[in-house]
Formats: sequence, structure tokens, C-alpha cells
Amino acid sequence: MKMSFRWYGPDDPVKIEYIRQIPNMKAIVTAVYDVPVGNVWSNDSILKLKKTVEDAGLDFEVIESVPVHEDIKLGAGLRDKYIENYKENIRRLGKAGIKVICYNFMPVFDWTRTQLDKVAADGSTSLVFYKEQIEKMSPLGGELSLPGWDSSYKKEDLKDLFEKYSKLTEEDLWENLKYFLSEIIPVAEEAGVKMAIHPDDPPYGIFGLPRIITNEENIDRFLKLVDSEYNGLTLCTGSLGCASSNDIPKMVEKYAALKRIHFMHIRNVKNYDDGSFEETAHYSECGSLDMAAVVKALVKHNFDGYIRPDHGRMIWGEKGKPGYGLYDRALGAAYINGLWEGISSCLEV
Ligand code: DNO
Repeated sequence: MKMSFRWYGPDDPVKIEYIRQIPNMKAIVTAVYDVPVGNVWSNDSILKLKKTVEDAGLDFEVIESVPVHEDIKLGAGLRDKYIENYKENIRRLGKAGIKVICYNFMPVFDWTRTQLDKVAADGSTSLVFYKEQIEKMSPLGGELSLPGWDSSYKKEDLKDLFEKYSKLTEEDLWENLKYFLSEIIPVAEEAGVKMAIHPDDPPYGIFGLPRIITNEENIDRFLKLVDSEYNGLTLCTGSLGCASSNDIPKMVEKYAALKRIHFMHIRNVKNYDDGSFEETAHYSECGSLDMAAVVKALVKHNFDGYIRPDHGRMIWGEKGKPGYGLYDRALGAAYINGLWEGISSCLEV
């Protein structure tokens, strides 16, 4: 495995020099943020980013994300033009040394929470999703915004998008995903870049918008849409794990054995009976997921892809992007390193 850390570029309050100081930290996961969704990234921007990362002593091998334009998900408008742009981004990133591209196929919104700074008993804050809060939220009111989201939608664009999605069924979304993959995977194969879809977070439809990368059955279906190693997964334990029906260690074991996981997002969540959940520290006992079982499944199948500690809480007074501070993610990386080393040495005995 190769340990990595998400960094939002020079404007990120977390300094790249500090990321390097985390034990076993090898690579930065980042993206070019200066182009609107759907456009081609300039070679200059890509190479500048690569230089910044490499000058900091870290590898530039994973992009999160190259976002997919809504026209592609909707199968409408300028879809073919945006797919051509997407292919060009894959080629350019491959030439720059990128090995994995993470992306998602969630209509309109990426990961969704109802509160970004819920104070826990120990004084730390974290992201939470409470059913009673989500029911009261109106996405068209414009009060929702998260660091991973495309913030360029204006209220009117959102209205228009909701209108278009109201006619799109889950099956249509599958069709459009298949169309997209059939176009891009051959290019990814040629460029030597593994595509790694991120699961839907949370893994069910929200605000009446369909979501399909949600559970084992659907992931099996996804992998068959284009049966290539280059059509793979970002397996995010927290995204899939906030649905208690998903058996995360089992899924990790299955897809690691198939060599279809290229990128692991490892974090813990505490689930409640009504479907609400809270993001917690990585340590198993803090949440509902068995982190040792997850790492064991990876070690067992000689996982050689990338891992990043996902969302941390805000601790020790840190201020920053919700979920993306330095301290708790660094603790997460150290914890995963410890599990990895301990489990590998036991499995060797
Ligand atoms: C959340 C992230 C996601 C992820 C995208 C990939 O913290 O894991 O925003 O980057 O879904 O496109």
C-alpha cells in the first residue's frame, strides 16, 4: 500500500511540508481547481501542481477528482463534448505520471452532511448526518455547501438541474454511466491510468435525486459495465459504511481479491438506528466499523494501491476545511500504519 493525504493545493490551510512529516506519508492526492467542471485542465496547471508536490518530497500519482459534468450524468446536452474533454484530461494526467483518478457519479451533490461542526463529548467537532435535519433541508435554498462540492452552481442552475433530474430514473443513470465508461476506459487503459469511482455518500438517493453506487449488488453491476481492471473503485469505508446493511470488511475483501480497488478512503462512522450517522475518530471502538478487519482484508490480498485517511474531526483547536484538517487525519494515518504493520507481521508468522 502507499499512504497518501488529500491536499487542496496552495490555498489549503494545511501546509504540504507538514503533511510530509507524517510517518510513512508517500503521496499527495489533489486536483487542478482553476477550471470549471467539464473543461480540459491546462498542461501548465497540471505540471505546476506536480512540481509543487514533488518539491515537497511527495509523489504526485492520484487525482481526486476529475469531476464528471452533469450533462454526462444526464445523458444530455453537450455530453459528447464533455466526454472528449474528460478523455483529454486522462491522457494529460497519465503523461504527468498520474496512476489513479478518483471521480464520482452522484447527481448534483457530492457527499452530504447536515452539520459540519457537531461538538462531541470530548470537545472535538465533526461532520454529522441527522435524519431529522435532512428532512428539513431544502437544497434549492442555497444553504448547503461542502468543501468537496462544485460551488459554481447558482440557485437558478440548481433549479434547472433538479428539473432535468426529475425525469431521470435510476436505470437511466446506469445507462449514462455505461455510456461514459465505454468511452473513457479504453483511453484510461492506453494512458495507464486506473479509474476509481467513489461510492455515493450517503449511499442512497437524497432530495429525490437517484444514486446508484451504493451497495455490493450495485458495485458488482458497476464492475461488469466495463470489465477491465482500469474500471475500478475508490472504496470509501465511511461512505458505504453509513448504511448498516453494507458489510464493509466483506466488501473490501471481495474487491481487493478481484484487484478492483485502486484507492482506499479509510474512516469510521457511528451509525444510529434511524439512519443518522456521525463521523468519528478512526479507531474502531469510536464508531461502528471494524477497522482492523478492513486492513486485514487489504493485507491478506497484498493490496498495493493507495490509501488515504479520510475525514478527520477538528481537534486541538485546529480551524480548517471541515473533515480536512491536519491533526486528526494524521492520527488516522498513524493508526492505519500501525494496523498494517501489526497485521502484516502477524500474517507472516
Ligand atoms: C469526500 C470525498 C468526496 C470525493 C468525491 C470523488 O470527502 O471523498 O468528495 O472526493 O466524491 O469524486
